[in-house]
Amino acid sequence: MKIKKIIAKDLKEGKQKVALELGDDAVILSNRTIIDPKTNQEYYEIVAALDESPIPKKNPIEKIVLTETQHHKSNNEDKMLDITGKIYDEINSLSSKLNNIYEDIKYTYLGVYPDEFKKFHDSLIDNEISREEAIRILSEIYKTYPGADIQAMKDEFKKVLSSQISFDKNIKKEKKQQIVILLGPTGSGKSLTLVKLAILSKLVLESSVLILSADSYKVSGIEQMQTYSSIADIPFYPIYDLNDLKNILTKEYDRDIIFIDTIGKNQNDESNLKFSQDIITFCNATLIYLVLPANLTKKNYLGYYKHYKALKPDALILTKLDETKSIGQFYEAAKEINLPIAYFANGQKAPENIEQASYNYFIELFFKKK
Ligand SMILES: Nc1nc2c(ncn2[C@@H]2O[C@H](COP(=O)(O)OP(=O)(O)O)[C@@H](O)[C@H]2O)c(=O)[nH]1
Ligand SMILES: [Mg+2]
Repeated sequence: MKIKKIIAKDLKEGKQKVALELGDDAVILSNRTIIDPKTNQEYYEIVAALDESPIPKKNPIEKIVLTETQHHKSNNEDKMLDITGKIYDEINSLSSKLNNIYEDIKYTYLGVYPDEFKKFHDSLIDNEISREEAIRILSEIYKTYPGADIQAMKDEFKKVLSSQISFDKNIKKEKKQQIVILLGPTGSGKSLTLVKLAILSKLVLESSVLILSADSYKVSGIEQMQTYSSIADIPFYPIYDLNDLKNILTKEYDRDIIFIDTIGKNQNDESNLKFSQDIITFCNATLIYLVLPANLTKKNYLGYYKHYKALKPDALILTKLDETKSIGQFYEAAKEINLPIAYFANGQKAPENIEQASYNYFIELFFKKK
C-alpha cells in the first residue's frame, strides 16, 4: 500500500492533489486542519493511501471520504480515522489471503486426492472440459467414491452424468409403421447415417425398410442416396414435394420403417426448414433425429440446436467420432440441449461404424488414446 501526506489550502485542493499524486483510486485516511506558526495561516493535512494489490475489491473506506463541511476534526475523530485506516489494511490483507486460499482450493486441491483422480482430471481437461466442470465432476465422484480404482471412478462418473445426459430413442421393432427423419446441417453425416440405420433395421430388426430423400438441393444429394440404397439393396425414392410423399406413403403403407433424409442448413435455409417441417407434419414422424458431427464447438452445437428446435427433434446422433480428439465441447453442449443421445457414428463404413449410444461408450470416449 502506498501512503502519502498532502498539505493543501483547502479540502478541494487537497483532493485534487491526492488524485494527482495517487490517482483516482486513492482513499483519504485522515484529514485535519493545521496552523502555520509563522504565518498563522490555516492549512489542511490529508493522509491518503493507494492500494496497489492486484485483487479488485470494494473499498470500505470510500464510504467515509470526508466532505467539505467536515473541516474541523476533533482529536477523537482523527483517532477514529486512524483506526479505520488500520481496519482497512486488515481487511485488505484478509481479502488477499482469502483470494489465495480460494485459488489454492480451486486449482491445487487435487494434491490431496489419489493419483488416479489426477489422471481422471487430466483426461477431462484433455477433452476440453472446462476446469470448473472437471472439478465439479471430480468432487461429485469423490463424495461417494474416495478410492483410487479407475473403473469404480468411471461407474461414479456414470451416476454424475445420469443427472445431465441421457441415452435413449433407439429404433426398435414396432407393430405400427415407423417414420424416421434425419435433420442436421450439410455434411453432418445425415445420409450416410441414415443408410447405416436402414441397413441395421433390415438386418438386425428384420424389418422391411424404405429410404426416401428430400435432399434435392445438394448437388448430387439424390444420386448419392440412390447409390447408397442400391449398394444396401434397399428400395429408394426421391421426394420433391408433399405430393410425392403422399403417393409413396399410400403405395408403401406396409413397410415397417421408412427413413427420410432431408436437406441440410444452407443459405436458403428458411424454406428448407419449412419443407422439413411440412414433411414431419404430413407423415406424422415417429422419430426425428438431429444429426451433428463431433468436431463442433459448444457454441455451434447450441446454434444448430436453436435452429432445429422448432422441428422438435426427439434425440441427437453424434457422427464423425473417429475424426475428433475431444468430446468435452459436445458434453458441455449436450447438458444444455437436454435431448437424449441415440447413436454414435464413428467412421465411413456402413453399417459397421455406428453404435447405440450408452453411458459406457460415452465415458470411454474421454479415455480414448489420442
Ligand atoms: N469419418 C467419418 N466420416 C463420416 C461419418 N459420417 C459421415 N461421414 C462422411 O461425411 C461426409 C458427409 O456425409 P453425408 O452423409 O453426405 O452428410 P449430409 O450432408 O449430412 O447428408 C461424407 O463424406 C461421409 O462419408 C463418420 O461417422 N465418420
Ligand atoms: Mg445428405
